[in-house]
Amino acid sequence: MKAAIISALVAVAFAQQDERLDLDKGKSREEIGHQVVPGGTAPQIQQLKPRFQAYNKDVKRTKVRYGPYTLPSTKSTTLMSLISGEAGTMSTIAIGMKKPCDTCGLVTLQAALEFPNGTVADNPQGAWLHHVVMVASGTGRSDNVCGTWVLPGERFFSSGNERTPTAFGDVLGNKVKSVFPISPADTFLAQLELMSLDEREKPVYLVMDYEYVPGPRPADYKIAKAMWLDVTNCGISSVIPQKGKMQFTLNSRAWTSGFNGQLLGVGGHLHDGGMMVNVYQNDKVICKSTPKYAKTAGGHSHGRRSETHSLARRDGPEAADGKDHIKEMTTCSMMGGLTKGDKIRIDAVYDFNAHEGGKSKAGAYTEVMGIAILYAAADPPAPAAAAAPAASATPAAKSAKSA
Ligand SMILES: [Cu+2]
Repeated sequence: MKAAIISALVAVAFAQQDERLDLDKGKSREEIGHQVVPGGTAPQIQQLKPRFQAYNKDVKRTKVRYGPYTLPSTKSTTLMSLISGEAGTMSTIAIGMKKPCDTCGLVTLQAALEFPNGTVADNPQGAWLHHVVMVASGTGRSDNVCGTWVLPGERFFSSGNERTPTAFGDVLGNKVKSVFPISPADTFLAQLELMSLDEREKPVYLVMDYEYVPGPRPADYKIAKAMWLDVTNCGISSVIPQKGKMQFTLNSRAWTSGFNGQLLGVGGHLHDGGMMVNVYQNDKVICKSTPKYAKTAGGHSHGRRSETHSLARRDGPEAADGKDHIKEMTTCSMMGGLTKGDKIRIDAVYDFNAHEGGKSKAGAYTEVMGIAILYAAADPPAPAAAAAPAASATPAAKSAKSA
C-alpha cells in the first residue's frame, strides 16, 4: 500500500530554474567523467566534475548506478502492465541504496537510466524512466507532510522521464544556502517504475547523480525540506472526475509549517484538462504553475505515455491522437520567507472544455491529479543555550508586508 502511495507521486521540476538549463555548460559526458566500458559493465560509483563551486567551494559530485533492472518487452505481460494498462512497464522498490557519502549535504540530484556499459538509456533507446521517488529512512526521518504512518521515511526527490535535476538550495543565485543533510543513520530507498518502448527485453541501471557538500552541514546553511502537496492529501493522488462535470477545482488540505525559513521553489503536476495549480501561503497565491500543451508531449502523463513520442508503437486507446497533451509545467522559485504556523495549500483547476481530458475506451474521463512539490529551506535550530526569539513580532511583520 505504501508503494502505491509513493508511486502515484511524480515529477519535481528543477524548482530553481528553467528546466532546460544546461548545468554542465556543453561539456561532453566524457569530460564530465561518465565512464563507458564497451562490452562490459561501467563502475557502480563514478566521480564527476562538480558544477556548483560558487555555491560551496568544497562540492563533490558522485554518480551511483543501481540495478540492473530488466526492462520488459512491450510484448510481455507483467503484473505492472496489467495494473497500469501500459505495455512494457515494470515497478519495483530499491532498498538499501548506496549513498554518495555517509555524512554530507545534498545540493543537487538528478536521475537517469544507463545501459550496463555506461551509455545513456533514454527514449530514443527505448527506455523510459516513468518515475522514481526517493525516500530517506532512519532515525529522525519522517515525511514532512504525511508523517510516518503512510511512508517509511522522508520523501526528498522524484523524477519522471524529463530527468530534470532537483536543487536543495539556491544554487544559481547563491542567496539562500541550504543542503539536504545526510547522516550515517540514513538509508535510501526508492520506488521506481520503468517502461520499455521496445520489444527487446534489456537490462538498465537507475543512475543518481549527486552533487553535495562533504561532511556535516555548514553551520550557516539551512536545511532543505520537500513537501508533497496533493489534492488527495496523503492518498493515492488519483481522482476520478465527477461524471458530466467539465470544470472543477480540487483542493488540498493545508500543510502547516513547523519551521521558519525560505521558500526555495515549487512545481505543479496535472493531467490533461488541467489549467493550473495554485499554491497558497495563508490564502495568498505564491505560485501559479501552469501547463504547456503540445501535440508531442515530453513531460509526464502516467497512463497516456504512449502518445507522447513518435517512437512508441503501442496498442490501445492511447495511441498518437493528434490532440494536445501537457508537455511541461512552469515552476516558481524563491517565493520569499516561510514562518512557523504558515498554512500552505494547493488547488488544481480543470477545464475539459479548454483542454480535453484523458478518456477511457468507453469515453469516460480517466484519473486526474493535482500535486505540487514544494522545496523550502528551514532555518537551522538555534544553539541549545540561546532562547528562542519572541514569535510575537513575526505575525505583525507579515501582515504589514501583505497589507
Ligand atoms: Cu499524474
